[in-house]
Amino acid sequence: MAQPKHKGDLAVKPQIAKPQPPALYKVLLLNDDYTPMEFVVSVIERFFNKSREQATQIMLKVHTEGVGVCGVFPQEIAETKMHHVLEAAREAQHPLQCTIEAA
Ligand code: TYC
Repeated sequence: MAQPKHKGDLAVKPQIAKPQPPALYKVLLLNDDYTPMEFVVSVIERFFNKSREQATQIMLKVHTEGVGVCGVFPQEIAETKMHHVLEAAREAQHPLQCTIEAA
């Protein structure tokens, strides 16, 4: 431990923050009644580097439970992936929704 700094007569601990690991965020897909299952599977494969089998499992979880996790990433990466999913959905004119949530 470094020497305490003195402020007036009070010894205070050095105010040095330890480096923190990056905060992690889940990227979630939400179910809807219109987006084709095949489109959802292809999005999960493409943006989350999942196999067709893994992507199908995630899609079916979202379809049956309403929401599912595609992956967990540092905040900026999670936000970028969410934007890529939303852009692909908008281009294809599907209402697929994607959001992020603190892990
Ligand atoms: N519920 C959709 C259907 O029956 C499929 C679907 C799955 C849509 C996952 C969105 O995030 C989703 N065609």
